[in-house]
Amino acid sequence: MVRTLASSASPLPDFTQITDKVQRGNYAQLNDKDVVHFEQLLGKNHVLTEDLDAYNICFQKRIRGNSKLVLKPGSTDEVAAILRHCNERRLAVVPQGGNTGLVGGSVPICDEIVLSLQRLNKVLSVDEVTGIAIVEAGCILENFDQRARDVGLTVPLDLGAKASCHIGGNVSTNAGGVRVVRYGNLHGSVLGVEAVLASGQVLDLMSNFKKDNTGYHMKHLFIGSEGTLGVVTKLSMLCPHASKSVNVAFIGLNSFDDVLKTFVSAKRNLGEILSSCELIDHLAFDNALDHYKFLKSPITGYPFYMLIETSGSNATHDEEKINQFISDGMERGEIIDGTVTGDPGKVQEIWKIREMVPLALIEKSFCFKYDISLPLRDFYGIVDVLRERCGPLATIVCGYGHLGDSNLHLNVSCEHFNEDIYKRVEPFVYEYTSQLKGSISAEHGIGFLKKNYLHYSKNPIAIDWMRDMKKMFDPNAILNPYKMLN
Ligand code: FAD
Ligand code: 2HG
Ligand code: ZN
Repeated sequence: MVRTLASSASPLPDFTQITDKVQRGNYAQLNDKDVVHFEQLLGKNHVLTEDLDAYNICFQKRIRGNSKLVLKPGSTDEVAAILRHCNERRLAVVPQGGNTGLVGGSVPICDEIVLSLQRLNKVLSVDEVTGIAIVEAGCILENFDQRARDVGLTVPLDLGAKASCHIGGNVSTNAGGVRVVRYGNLHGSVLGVEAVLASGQVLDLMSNFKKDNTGYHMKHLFIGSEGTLGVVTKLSMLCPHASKSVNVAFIGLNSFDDVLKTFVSAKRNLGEILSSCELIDHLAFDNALDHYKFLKSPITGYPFYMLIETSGSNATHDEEKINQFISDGMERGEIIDGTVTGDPGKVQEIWKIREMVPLALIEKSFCFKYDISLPLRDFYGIVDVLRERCGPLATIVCGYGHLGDSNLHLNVSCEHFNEDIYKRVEPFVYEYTSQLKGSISAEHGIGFLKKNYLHYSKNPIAIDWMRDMKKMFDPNAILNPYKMLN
């Protein structure tokens, strides 16, 4: 499989159908009558046929589809009517949220119609007594969080793409982010979903309760199924209270062994107030600081950096705890240097460093990205192994990520897509991960880029059942074809 990124002469990547020799599925060709039908349904303003690059090209500019039509429904009924028509006509559809996905799941591969959820963007209610919010799928995560904060709550999910990604996209990818160590993943926080099936049927699985053991827990099928089983249009989410006191420690360490000891100490000594535990190695860190001159780091020059956040309700108690944790770690020689701050501006400055790490890698050059779960003791070994395997062919081989959840982001950078490196890293990374019984996709999903590797994390019987489920939900396979399942 050969993929190319835009060369410097042309800012756009090549069409993926061509570079990857994708055989178009047996779908109907879109015609003028379809377009008129959709215009009557949605109004002309919400049917786009021109300037579609932003919908056809993925965030990393790695995958490019050739859709001729983008539809922007404004209600669940409109989503249902669109899918009913597409199903009858056998027109393929890709549901799209904020298009920040990193596995090529959100863009067409051939000429699928893009169904954008952008207009379904309302927060319908936030109940400060129950903590339950009801929100439409196309609401931008940051806007949703702001609404929750207005009544003292917060969305239990935070990630670097929050200013663009949609809550429906988050649910459809089962996005993780930087607070899973505290709040768990979306399978716990999402209480209910409304999803439109390929047939146009609306499946109402909304619930306002944590406890609901009435048969199969079908909502979970839509959490992480990446638009292959239905289109999520609405959901209810349990939002915790926003913490009154937030502190961040940014520390430098000499070895990964010290990183692990510090993590254990954080769990033991910060306990209930620990809300994030992130790792950045020096190559990822240096690259971000080099690329974005506006970033300010209180410390530099260490092999590893950890960002440890606490969130609680008693500033004095929390500060005391985190300061004690740092000084104990320093006394033991595990933490070499660091800073602790509760000043909201400084907290943000430190978080900015972590958030810009992946963007610096994406913007600077071509980047092979791996998002894997590994046992903690083996968490960083693969970065060294891969660095050795790639040698001077790669410009940066670095690791960072959500240490608190055993989720490593392993990135291999090179100037342009490089077939030699590609062969050295894939399927090696997946074989290595599978041997350690890890997951080949911890939080980004499978999409298009990882569909050939699903078997490293799922056995053949499980994959067969996934296929059967897909057939049951979407017998004509119109929803997000060429993704997840081969
Ligand atoms: P899209 O990219 O538009 O779509 C993603 C998938 O979901 C596609 O398969 C699409 O078809 C499907 N989909 C979207 N909306 C719907 C819907 N309403 N119904 C059905 N299917 C739908 N991910 C993490 O998990 N953790 C992180 O920390 C993280 N950090 C990131 C940081 C940056 C800078 C970037 C660029 C990405 C990051 N991501 C992270 C990846 C990405 O942001 C998440 O996967 C996010 O959840 C995608 O949301 P989206 O709205 O952009 O979805
Ligand atoms: C993060 O944690 C994201 O920053 C992106 O999941 C990771 O791009 C990556 O490798
Ligand atoms: Zn991540």
